[in-house]
Amino acid sequence: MALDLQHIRSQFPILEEKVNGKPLIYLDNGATNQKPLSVLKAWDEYYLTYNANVHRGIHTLSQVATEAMEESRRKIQAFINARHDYEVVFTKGTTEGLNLIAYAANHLVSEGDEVIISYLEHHSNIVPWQLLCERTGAQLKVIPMDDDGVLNLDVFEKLLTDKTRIVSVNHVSNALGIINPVEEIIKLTRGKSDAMVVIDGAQSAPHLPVDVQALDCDFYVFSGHKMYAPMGTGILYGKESVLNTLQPFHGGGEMIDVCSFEQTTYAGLPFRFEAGTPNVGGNIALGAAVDFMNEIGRDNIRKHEDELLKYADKKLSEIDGLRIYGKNAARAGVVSFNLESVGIASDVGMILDKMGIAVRTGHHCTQPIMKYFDIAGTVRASFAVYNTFDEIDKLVEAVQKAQKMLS
Ligand code: C6P
Repeated sequence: MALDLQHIRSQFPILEEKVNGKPLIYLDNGATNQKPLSVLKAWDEYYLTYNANVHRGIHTLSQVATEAMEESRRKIQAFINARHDYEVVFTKGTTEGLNLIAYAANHLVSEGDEVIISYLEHHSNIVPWQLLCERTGAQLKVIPMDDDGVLNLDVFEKLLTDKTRIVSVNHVSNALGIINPVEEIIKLTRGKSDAMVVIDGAQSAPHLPVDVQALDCDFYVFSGHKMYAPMGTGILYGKESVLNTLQPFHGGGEMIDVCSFEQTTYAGLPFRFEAGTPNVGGNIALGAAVDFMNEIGRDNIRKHEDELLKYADKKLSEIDGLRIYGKNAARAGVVSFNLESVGIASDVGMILDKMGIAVRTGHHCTQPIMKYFDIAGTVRASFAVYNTFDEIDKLVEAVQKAQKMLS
């Protein structure tokens, strides 16, 4: 079934804006995507009609707000097929989720242990593990990739030992859009070690259906703002049995059972990991974003974005001297490229911006990938459900113009 793109786009008033006098073509969805009216309405309704703190008051507004936020938690539980709603922890984004795990698992990692990540990681899935290794004396190992950006699972299998405590990889690479074989990575891990498997789903949750039980991962973290929800929202899914082995991350209100000067005991899941006042409006609006995606259908979103990606690959490949990184690998939502004759990706990005086209340029917080390809950065176009084939035609025309101007 073809999507009713006109109807979908009508829910994003920002897409009617002009930038530099030209109609906005928003292709920076990997950084953050736009928010539909239903999400903005959920946010507004909370602040206009029932703004109150949650889990704290017996007064009516507090109860209404608490129920709305907990309903949102249940929507997210269904969205990722978690077994229990209390396995869904609200965070402020993927970065916080990954740092939470790395700190809360500190006591489970000792000198000589190993943490495995991949070459394709965002800095958010590198630095927290480096810090953990510095604190504990563990060693960081990296799954290598080939020139297509495909991870070498033979090497990964060899890296896995009885010293491996944590394996943390992304589901989809933000820099190249490559879909990593997380199913296989999890199976191999289970076969050779009792390590915890963490999946960074920042770039998969917006594009691919996610089933954490079928995957059998221990953690799955993602950001709300990349899936049509407000900034400052995110989710940490953790398997109950594994969450229960972690120490608290932040101490404060909400996360205690009994607090005294002598000793404090902690609340059950998920509240043990939700210290302080949460982003109630944002978390409720995240539930509305899940509704938005479900109404369109996640398979339909995926199909449309796949078609956009194939079309963009084909059209961009017709430009002489344009290289797409990771072109031969399975990808979702991203095309990352450079013009050979143009040294600096940001020069292309600036020209596209003058034509109303928003893309991201630079290293995309993945400096190791850039080092691998010996480049400073790429031009990255990343898609959402509201993008059109016509917008891709305009992107291609603009890249051709930039090539002429800069060569
Ligand atoms: N990538 C991009 O333009 P936060 O900032 O916490 O919402 O997400 C961090 C993060 C972690 N992992 C991956 C795979 C990501 O893509 C991101 C965010 C954005 O690619 C901003 S750098």
